[in-house]
Amino acid sequence: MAKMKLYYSPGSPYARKVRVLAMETGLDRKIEMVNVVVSPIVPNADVDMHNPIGKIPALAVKGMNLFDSPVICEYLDSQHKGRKLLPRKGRERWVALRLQAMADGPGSSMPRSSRATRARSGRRTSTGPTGSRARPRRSRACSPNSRPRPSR
Ligand SMILES: N[C@@H](CCC(=O)N[C@@H](CS)C(=O)NCC(=O)O)C(=O)O
Repeated sequence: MAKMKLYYSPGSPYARKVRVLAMETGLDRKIEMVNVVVSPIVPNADVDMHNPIGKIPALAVKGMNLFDSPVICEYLDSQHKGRKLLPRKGRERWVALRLQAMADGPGSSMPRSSRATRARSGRRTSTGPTGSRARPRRSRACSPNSRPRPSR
């Protein structure tokens, strides 16, 4: 079977969620990990080829491009015979989906189009301590060097 390809960035919480699921289910051995740089203002042609919205994670599999981490997680969870991380039904399913929504929380911010528009126009999108013109707001959770916060 041809390897699946996952377009990801180490700092992306969405991609991290997919990678954790892949590791927990043993599917990581079947996935080629493609580390990419994405930004709302500088398009990445490679990523755009696999996701018209230009975001990661994106999974190329069997001639199909899957994107949006919940979709990719559901797909991968359907591709192994072990214990399901996203149970198909019952209370366990809703608890798992709720947990997934919580994992997505830190990365969510304003839509790509408005972030890009603000970035291009140079409009301030957040106020820094000096009051100087801030760089376009980007979710810290998505920045390339971010790491998950230690649990309290
Ligand atoms: N709902 C999407 C969100 C993905 C997302 O926002 N990814 C960020 C990286 S953390 C991204 O690709 N940003 C690039 C951009 O906004 O152009 C998912 O769950 O996969």
